[in-house]
Amino acid sequence: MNGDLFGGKPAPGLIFLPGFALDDEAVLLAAAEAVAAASPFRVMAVPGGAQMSAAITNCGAAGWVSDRRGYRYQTLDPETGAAWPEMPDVFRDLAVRAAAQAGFADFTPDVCLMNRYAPGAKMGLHQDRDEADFAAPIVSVSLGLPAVFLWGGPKRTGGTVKLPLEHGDVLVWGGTERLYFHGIAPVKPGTHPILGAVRLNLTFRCALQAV
Ligand code: MD6
Ligand code: FE
Repeated sequence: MNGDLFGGKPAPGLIFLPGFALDDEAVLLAAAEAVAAASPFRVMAVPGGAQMSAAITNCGAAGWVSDRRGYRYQTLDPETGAAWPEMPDVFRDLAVRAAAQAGFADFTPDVCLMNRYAPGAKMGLHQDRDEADFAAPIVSVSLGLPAVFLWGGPKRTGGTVKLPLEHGDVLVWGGTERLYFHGIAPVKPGTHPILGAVRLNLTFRCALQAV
């Protein structure tokens, strides 16, 4: 199915690796638990004052945070006052291998944002534009409950293509579509055999330095 998402036409900049993370699910989930034990998931406010519906934490050299002042990366977790947990080797290794498979040979992520969705939680259409270097791709790992990824265009309006994502699927995303709008439709109720009523997404980026 890779490269065959849109009626047989490859979608430049969006590479789908179905099931790529499955072999590592146990170590990935154990590592995610260890990260969340040190820097717990929390619901963040967005600049308008509303709350996001997914809960967030981070690991790596910096973490993505949102509050009423805006979005940014910062090296300390505002909840704990300490540095974010180090990025587990199993996380970095998976992201490097996925990026290489997708044609990005030199990708070494410095940060990993973790999103946790309960049924009903969603991610509105947004651009990922808080990183220092848009030349680097993003590697996105989906675990737990399935979800529908909404893939838009360079503007917020204009509709979306829907891409179902399942436990173990990986998306690698870069190139000319790096700043395209995208989101996650409300997660449907369900129970995943390992994670229960949770979808977990790990996104790996180069936030601080160029590739
Ligand atoms: C999510 N993902 O899958 C939200 N952004 O929960 C994103 O917003 C995202 O998956 C950039 C690249 C890949 C992504
Ligand atoms: Fe995003």
